[in-house]
Parts: sequence; C-alpha cells; structure tokens
Amino acid sequence: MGDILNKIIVLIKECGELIVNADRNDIDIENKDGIGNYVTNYDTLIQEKIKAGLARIMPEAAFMGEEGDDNNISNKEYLFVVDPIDGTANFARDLKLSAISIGLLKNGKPFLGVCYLPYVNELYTAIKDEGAYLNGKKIHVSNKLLKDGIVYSGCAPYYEDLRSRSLSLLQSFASNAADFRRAGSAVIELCNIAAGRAEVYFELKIQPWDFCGASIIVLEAGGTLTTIDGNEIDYLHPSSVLASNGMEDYNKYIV
Ligand code: 2AM
Ligand code: CA
Repeated sequence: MGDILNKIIVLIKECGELIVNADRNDIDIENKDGIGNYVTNYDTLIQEKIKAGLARIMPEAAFMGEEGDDNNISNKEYLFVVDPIDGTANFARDLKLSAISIGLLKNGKPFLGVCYLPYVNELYTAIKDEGAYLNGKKIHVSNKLLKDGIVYSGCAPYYEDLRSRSLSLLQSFASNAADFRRAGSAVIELCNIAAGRAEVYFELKIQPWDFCGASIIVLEAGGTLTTIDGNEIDYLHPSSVLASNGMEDYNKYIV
C-alpha cells in the first residue's frame, strides 16, 4: 500500500495547485440540490483528474465522487470515495478553507485516507493499523475534556428540516465546551480533531465523500467516529457523524 499511497500523494498535491492557483475570474458557480449547495468548474475538473489518476494507480478499485452521476459503489473489494473540493462554498467565496479528500474503503470499511489542505500545505495520511500522519509526522487526538475543548459544529444549512436540531446540539455542546468553531469543510474539521486541535465534531447529515477520507485519519489518530446516536457509520451512504478524541461519553450532550 505504501507505493499506492505515495502515488496518491503526488496526484492530490497536483490537484491542490489547481485550487491555490485558480483563476478567480474563471470560476463558474452553479447551484446543486438543496440550499447553499454549490459546484464549480474546478470541482468537476479536479474530480476528473483524480478519477483518471486513481484508475492508473489502482485499476482494480471502483470509484465514487461528489460530482457526476457515474458512481459505481457495487461489489468491488476496494472503493475510492473522493471529494475534489470539500468546502466548495468557501472556495467560491475565496475563504481559503477547502480540502481535497481521497478515501479508500476495503469491503465497505475505511482503509486508507489522504486529505490535502492546499492553502496551508497540510497533508494528512493514514492506512489502517499504521497510524495517522500530518506532513509525515505522527499525529494523535488531544486528551482534553470538553470543558477545556473546542467543538466543531455542522449546521446542516442544506437541509432545512435538520437546522433546528443542529443548532440545539450546538447549544448543548458549546455551552459545555471552552469554545466552538465552524470551518465549512467537514474534511478540515475532522483532520483538526485527528491533529488534536479540537475535541468534538458533529454534523447531522453529510455525504460519504465528506467523511470517508478523513475518517480513517481520525480513527488512526486514536479518535472515535460514530453516528450522532453512537451507532456504526455506513460509509456508503449519507450519515450523521460524531467524531471526537474519545475522552468522554458524549451521549449526555445529545439533544
Ligand atoms: P462541500 O463543500 O463539498 O459541498 C459544510 O458544512 C460541510 O458539509 C462541507 O464539508 C460540505 O461539503 C458538506 N455538505 C454535506 N452535505 C452537503 C450538501 N447537501 N450541500 C452542501 N454541502 C454539503
Ligand atoms: Ca464535500
């Protein structure tokens, strides 16, 4: 797997250059389903480049990506799950909080993850049972309790029916934490849990490409990742996600 990982790193860094050097006058923004859900010409371009690159690197694996409707999730041992730009709304607004995520599931479970934050040149990698790394250095979740910790919250802006519960959850977690944040990129938020920079992340409904790549990074960094109800995540379908450093039973904050 090491050779495959190294090839994926070269590919993801090339794609990161496209994000950082994007011609701001040449960004076409389109609305997708839901509120505030965007796609740009760069999302499409980068997904095509990653899909072609992964087909060369590991031809036996299937591919599922955020953009396009040719997703093929069936009956292969290995499945790549790719978000070409996570934090697309941030990218469209030039907020410089976006990431590229490449996850590899083996028989439906997280096996390898590569997440790249091109604006800050942070490369997160993990392979099952081999630890999690940031730019080649081993990382671990923090040992802070929530009262001294930072909560990253999703607010489900895309799903009106989930908004009010999201804000109630935020109220519940944040009033028991030192502070809260929202980056607008699940990948960045999950990687920050893995790096020990924040303690809890939750979102009531996100897509497999938003969490697959970073999930193995959180787990290999010693963190936990479940649905908001504490159940096992289905990595092939939309899910709620509660990620943490595992220092507490967070069930008591769930409302
Ligand atoms: P995206 O930037 O790739 O669209 C922001 O809260 C996070 O939620 C981002 O990671 C964003 O991914 C993700 N997200 C999940 N479901 C979404 C949806 N239906 N529309 C837009 N973003 C969504
Ligand atoms: Ca995404």
